Formats: sequence, structure tokens, C-alpha cells
Amino acid sequence: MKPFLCFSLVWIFFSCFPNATHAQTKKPNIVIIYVDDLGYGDLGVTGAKGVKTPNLDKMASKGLLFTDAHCPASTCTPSRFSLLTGNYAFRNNASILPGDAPALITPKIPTVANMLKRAGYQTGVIGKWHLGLGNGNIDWNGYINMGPKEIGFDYSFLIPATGDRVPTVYTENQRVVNLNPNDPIKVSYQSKVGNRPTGTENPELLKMKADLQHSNTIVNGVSRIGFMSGGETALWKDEDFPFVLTKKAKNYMIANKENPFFLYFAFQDIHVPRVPNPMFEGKSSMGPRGDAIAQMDWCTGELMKTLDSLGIAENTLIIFSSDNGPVLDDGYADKSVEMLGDHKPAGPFKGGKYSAFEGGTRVPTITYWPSKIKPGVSNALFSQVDLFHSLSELVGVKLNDNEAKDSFNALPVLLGERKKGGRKVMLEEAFTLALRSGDWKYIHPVSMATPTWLNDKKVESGLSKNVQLFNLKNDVEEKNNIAAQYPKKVKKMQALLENIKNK
Ligand code: NG6
Ligand code: CA
Repeated sequence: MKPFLCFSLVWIFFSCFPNATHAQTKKPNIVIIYVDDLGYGDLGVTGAKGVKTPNLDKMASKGLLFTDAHCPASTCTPSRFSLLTGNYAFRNNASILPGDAPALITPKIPTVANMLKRAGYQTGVIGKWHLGLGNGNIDWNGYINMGPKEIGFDYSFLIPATGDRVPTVYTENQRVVNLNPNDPIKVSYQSKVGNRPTGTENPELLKMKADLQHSNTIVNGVSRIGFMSGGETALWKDEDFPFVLTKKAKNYMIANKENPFFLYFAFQDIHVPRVPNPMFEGKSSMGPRGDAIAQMDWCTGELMKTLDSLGIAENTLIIFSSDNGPVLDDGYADKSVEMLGDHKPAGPFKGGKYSAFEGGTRVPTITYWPSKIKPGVSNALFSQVDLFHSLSELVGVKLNDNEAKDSFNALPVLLGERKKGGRKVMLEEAFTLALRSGDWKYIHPVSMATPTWLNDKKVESGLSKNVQLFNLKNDVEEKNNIAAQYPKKVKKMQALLENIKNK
């Protein structure tokens, strides 16, 4: 073909289809919306009784709703560790961290954020972190060296640990926001620092009573885990979380609308302390826990509206899920038990947060990408540990040998090209290890008895010194331990578990 003719054809093609190559070559934005402690049954679309979640119901009806998708563990830090690194938490002894713990993920450990940067993404994290910060002896009054930035996030705006742990301040790009240098922050998880009242000494100052562990420094009428002094101008107001975090996310999306971006948006909702904004008070019939669900739904709707208004919704993959199953009483007297009514936070499943039963890790999960994912329901077995590898396939990055060792490519499952099957074998981490293989569920025995604090929460922990085996096909509630009837199956599941451990 003559060069001129060739050029003309190309020109005609682009004039007729101005967006053709753009749409095909532009990498999709990726937004992970990660709720804290949201149970399988906590959304309208999954059977919620005392609260409405119109935005998420809409997302589910236009996207792909999963019935057997799991967070990697039944507590927060381990799940988040696995989500971001593609490795099981037990390999790093990751467990629930105090608020002054050093960074659990150091630059030696590859992250999904780093991987996406290789594909040209802008990367940001907004919301709850709870993966540790700093190098061990953290100073909250300067640049916090070792945090999201050092492991691949270009931008961060954080609740450093959890809502119930000090320090109760935000950090932006690893500096405390609004800190007055003349009023430095000091934090201790051992003993009282400064003069702020504590829940133990001044219970009359509290918005809601708390258990002993949550009865340290009072900030904003809520006693927390840990002691803190200073930082008066930087203290957060729990009621403002929905607006502060959503606004940061909006600004991030606006600033990056021309780039492909990755946003990991991690809610404080519906973790304790549940102090929703007055705008959401009474939105549910379940008290603060239900109102926090309504608040979370509203924020999700705002994020979706922003994507729409920026004209980038069509090219954005949203992955919505939770870091562990539900819990009612998690340390504060917020009426979550008393006002539950006939709502079932874990849906039909047994257990919840902290538990090795299905309710611990089977969480509401939706993928949404208007131009790519057809509406539907997926019954495939999926674990968030596979997000790392799956997203690398999506953006065309080849993983190095040291990257995301426990992560498999589940992209066809995420996009709904495959709606059955999924993971052949799937690990569930709790205070023991459990394993799914098809409908079979094995829970590894432990000598440790269920700790009192867990019994107090009325969580069915799944801990037992006996081997447990269930078949979810006819026993979704894990009621009948059939290990004794199926010794060969037990052996097989144990061998599969050993393989994972020794990998
Ligand atoms: C526990 C806290 C609980 C919650 C949890 C972390 C007790 C007595 N206290 O130590 O309130 O903060 O840690 O939750 O259980 S998570 O969702 O971040 O894992
Ligand atoms: Ca959690």
C-alpha cells in the first residue's frame, strides 16, 4: 500500500470512530471499596431486614453479585495484608495490630499498588489503614517514614489504625493533618499519657459505655483502645468520617481523571465505634450499626455519582467487598444486639468476625464495570487474595517470581466470564486455618480454647480441639460435623492444607 493511501485510511478510521482506540487502549480505573466488618446479610440485595441500601442494590443489579466470595481472613489486618500483597497472612504472622505498630508491609514485600504503578497507574489509599506505620518507634509529629508511600501508594489519607484505636487523627501523605507543632502527639498502648480523661476514670463523659479494653483515652465522647495526649487541633470527629473521606476520594478522582488510577477506599464503617453522622441517625431500625450501614451505602453512592459526573464510570472497575464478617457487640454498648430484630448480619451462615465458620469470611462482594461486566450473579468460589494476580492480568503486567505467591488469576471470575467453579481450594484464616474445596469445608483443630473475650462477644469461633468437616451443599450452617464419617476426605483436606503451608 502506498504510504499516502495508508495514512488516508488511518485518518478516515479515526475520523469515523474517534473513541475507538481510546476506549480500547485506555486502561480502566480500578476502585476497591472495602467496608469494615460488613456481613454477608447486611445489604438489601443479600437479605438485610432493618436497613435499606439502595445504592449498593443498584450496583449489584447492574453489576455482578457474588454468593461465595471471601475475604482472606476473619479479621482486619490479616485480610488487608493479603488483599494488598497476594500472600496469606499466616506467612507473615499478621494479626490485629495495635495503633502504634510498625509497618507490617515493608518495601521488600511487593504490593498490588506497586504492581499497578508499573502499568502506569496513579495509586491512592483513602480511609482505614490498620497495617502499621513507621519503623518501630513512631513519631506522630513529623513525616511518618514507612507507610503507604514506601510500598507503592502515590497518595494517602488515612485513619492510621481503626476508629477505636488512638491516635484519633488523620494523616495525609504520612503527616498528621492540622497538627499544631506546639501541641505534639504522644501515644502509648501501655500506660496513660497526658491529662485527657479515660473511660475508666470518667465514664460519665461517654456517649456510649465501653468494655475495659476500649476504656482508655476519651476523644469526642468515645473512649478508645490506647492512650494519647496532645494533637488537640488534629483530633477527628467520628461523625464527620463520611464527609471527610468521601470528599478526599472525590478530589482524588477529579485530580486523576485523565490518568488510569487505582483507589483503595477503605471505610471506617461499620466498625466500632459506630457514631454515624446525624444525617443517618434513625435511617435504620437497628440503631447505630444499621445507621452506619445506611451511611456506608450513601458514601458508596456518592463515589459512583462522582465517577458518572466525571464521565469515567464506563471505564472504571469497582470491586466492592468487606474485610471480615459481621460482629454486633465489639466493645461498645451501641444497642446492636438489642435492636437487631430479625436481621441476620451473616445471612444464612454461621459465625462472623473472628470466626472460622463461613460467616467469618463469606462477605458481600460486587464487581461493577458498566462497559465490561454484564449484570448477573456469580456462584464461583473467590478469595480476595486473588485480586493481585487478577488485576495484573487485567492491566497486562507480568508478575515476578517473588510477587503475590498465594494469588491466582481469577480475572474471568471477577468479570463474570466464568460464574461457576472458581478456586478449587481456598484458605480461610481465623484463629485457626480452614479450607474450602468445592462444597467441603474443613476446620483445623487447635488446642487453644475460645478466649473469654470472644465468648463474651457471642461469636461462634469455630475453634475446637476436634477436626471439623462440613458439607455446605446440604449444611450451609455448618451444623453437622461429619469428620468421623469421612476420614478419607479429612486426610485429603489436611494434605491440601499442608501443601499450602509448605509452599
Ligand atoms: C479487637 C478489639 C475490637 C476490634 C478488633 C479489630 C476486642 C476486645 N477488641 O482487639 O473492638 O477493634 O480488635 O477489628 O475484641 S478489625 O476489624 O480491625 O480486625
Ligand atoms: Ca474488620
